[in-house]
Amino acid sequence: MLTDLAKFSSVVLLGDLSLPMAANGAPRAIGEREFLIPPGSVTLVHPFETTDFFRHGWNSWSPSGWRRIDEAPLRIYGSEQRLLTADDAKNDTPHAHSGSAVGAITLPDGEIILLGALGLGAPRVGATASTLWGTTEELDGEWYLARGPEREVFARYAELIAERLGSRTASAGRVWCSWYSYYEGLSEDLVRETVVGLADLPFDVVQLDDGWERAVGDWEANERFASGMPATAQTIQEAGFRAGLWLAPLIALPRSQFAVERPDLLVQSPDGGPLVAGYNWGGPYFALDSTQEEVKAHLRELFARVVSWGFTYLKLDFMYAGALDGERSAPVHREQVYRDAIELIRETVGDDVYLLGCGVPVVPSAGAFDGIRVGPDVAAYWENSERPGDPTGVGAKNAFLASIHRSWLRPVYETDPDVVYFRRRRSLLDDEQRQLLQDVATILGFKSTSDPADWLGAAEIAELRTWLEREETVTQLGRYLFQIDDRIVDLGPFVDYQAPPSTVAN
Ligand code: 9PG
Repeated sequence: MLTDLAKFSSVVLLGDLSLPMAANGAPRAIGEREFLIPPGSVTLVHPFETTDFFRHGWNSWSPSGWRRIDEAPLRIYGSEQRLLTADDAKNDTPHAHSGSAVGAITLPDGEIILLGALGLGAPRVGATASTLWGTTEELDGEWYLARGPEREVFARYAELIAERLGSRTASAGRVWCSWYSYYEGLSEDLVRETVVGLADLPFDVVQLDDGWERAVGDWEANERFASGMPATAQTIQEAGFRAGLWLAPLIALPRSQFAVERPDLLVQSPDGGPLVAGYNWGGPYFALDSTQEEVKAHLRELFARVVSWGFTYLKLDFMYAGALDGERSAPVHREQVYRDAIELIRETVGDDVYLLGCGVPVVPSAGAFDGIRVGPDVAAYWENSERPGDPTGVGAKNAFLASIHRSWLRPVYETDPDVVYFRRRRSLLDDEQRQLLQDVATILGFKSTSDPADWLGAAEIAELRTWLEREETVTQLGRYLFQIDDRIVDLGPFVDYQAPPSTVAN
């Protein structure tokens, strides 16, 4: 944690409230109830005691939402491995409410006070019954502090992120993704059959997910894509779609050729050997040290190659691994290292390739990604009862809960709440739950599915087509209340977080 410079104490006036504040310098008013505060630690003293706190997760999969300050904090309980993979483990506070980059508290009059970072340096915002506080690992951008109506204040914060870190406005269109039907069983034959089925549906992109590569880390076609990736891209294009591909370019599995042959290109652990960057595919994986020239050259070569194959929509996954603390060749802060890496990728692919970030640090991704995933993975069931206490567990409910608290990011990039299910076959979702996923995707403005056409009945195909074709007008009326065309959609009754079971350890 940062050692502070000289402390500056003052009182900030937020309308009829005057709150004592300690920071690294004087707040600068930029609006009636809006301030910029110098980088570093900030503590504001508030009088509200049992307020609600908005917690924002570090990466795409991390939990975001509101919690009462006298409830258990919203975080991942019970698994160090899950915490490392799906949140900012380094700055986790097991017994206190805190989140990444931005936080807010509610006032008795229904307005909020928001404190949000406008830079990198792993900013953290938390609250207690008497304070709203911010810290950073590294001095970078200023803080934005504001009081006002919730949606107005979040909108202004998003606007400032876009101003300071950048924003992009490309649209993915309607996306079909292979993951939630075929998982790793993908093959070129399945792709061929799938695009035939999708051919007269109004999709723009057909995106192949995990399952095409030799190994995570070795980005060449495996034996199920014997004709090679250019041929598969062509199959997709000839059916009338933009070809999309999944990669996790900043990680490598221990058994990959990359990790076996060049362990020196991996981020190192202070304990010696490559740093474990997270767990998936049945074990740990490592992170590439993107501060090394050879890694930069590898990334340039990889992305030039993938684009030359014919893929112009890339889902880049597990990207947070490039922003973990660890030993690298240059003493650059981890979030800056990450940003340099994604800027290098953007430079290589150019502006016309759509980059969808997944497992990305959310705020540091502004300006380089066209869209980002804003919640954990959906599944064809609602609750994940295997993982109580883990709001990042795979399941439709967890994906819905996280995504709906990130719709305010829409001015920065497209916000992807993950796919919607139209199939009733091979699914435990009921009609109400399927409708809810559709509505959330409509509200977030990103429509994707994963159902192969031959898993759908005629009525489901019709329903899918109607949804894909519709351009709805969405108006937000309240935190969880929306109007979609002439329909009022109240998500409120579904926002029922379960308190972590007391049997779950930290
Ligand atoms: C492919 C999948 C799909 C999916 C991605 C991602 O926290 N986790 O451990 C975790 C593991 C996997 C995961 C998400 C989170 O899935 O979100 O859409 O592309 O990879 O392997």
